[in-house]
Amino acid sequence: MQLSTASQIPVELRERFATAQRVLVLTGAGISAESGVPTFRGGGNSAVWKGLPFDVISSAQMVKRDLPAVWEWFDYRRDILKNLAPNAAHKAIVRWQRQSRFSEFTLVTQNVDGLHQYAGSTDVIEMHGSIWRARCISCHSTFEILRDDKRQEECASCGEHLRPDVVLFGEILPTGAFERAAEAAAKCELCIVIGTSALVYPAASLPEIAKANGAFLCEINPERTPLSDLCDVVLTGKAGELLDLIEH
Ligand code: BV8
Repeated sequence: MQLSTASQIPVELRERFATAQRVLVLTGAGISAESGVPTFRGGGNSAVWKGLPFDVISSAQMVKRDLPAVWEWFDYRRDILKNLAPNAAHKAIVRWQRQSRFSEFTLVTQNVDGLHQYAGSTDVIEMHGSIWRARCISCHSTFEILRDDKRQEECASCGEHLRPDVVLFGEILPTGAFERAAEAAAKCELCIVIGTSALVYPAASLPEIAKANGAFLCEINPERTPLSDLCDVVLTGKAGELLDLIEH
């Protein structure tokens, strides 16, 4: 059922959103789709780079095998991203975070595009790092990559090579990121999952943790996912159109 007016938002979701104090929001590539950021598993050939599936070019092995190719892939994505802006969905979450009625509002993203922060969200748990940061492969120092700057090639601290400060397939998540997110998931009363195919772990386990601990689980996605059957409410549609309807 495609929703187009606030009256079509299930009453229970509206009530939960109006009364919950501890809320966790998990986002994936779909929340940035309406900003023009290609998703990984959506239509088109966004998931392939020069014949390599994205989970091959975005993998730990590839960094060892061909770091310049990995940089070429991330440079290409930053070049697209630097001209894109947050959409209504990112902005709705900024408004949610600023509502004083939530005693604990946790935003966890799988995205590396920085659009939540660009929109004004703070204290974002970036499970997979950021495309706007580079990390030294030797001393692990990190360096911001500014939108219009040419990224530096070597580590300013030790001179070694840099790599994207992004969690690639086969790599462990930033220390503490998953633990902090999982703790919030176990405590939240309302878990809203937006724009993720729910295939990538351990991020995809967060809604499962929330549900197992009694949270009301809502998914917002134009398509069904492996998570849909676990949800109390599934809003079928685009995040940029639906998030505003929940709060009004
Ligand atoms: C790890 C950064 C362990 C790179 C990414 C079980 C347990 C643990 C691990 C595994 C496991 N099973 C398999 C694994 C390994 C692997 C994994 O999960 N593989 C999957 C594919 C089977 N996991 C890992 O490797 C993780 N590491 O577990 O380490 C470990 C322990 C010890 C030692 C070593 C390792 C690391 C995973 C992180 C990988 N990095 N990103 C980069 O960006 O290039 S993941 C990548 O996929 C992106 O970050 C992306 O965000 C993420 C998930 O995808 P989605 O965000 O869901 O995006 P997708 O395109 O799939 O879906 C978009 C959705 O939006 C769709 O549903 C679509 O319908 C919807 N949509 C479209 N338009 C809209 C919309 N929704 C709303 N509105 C719209 N307008």
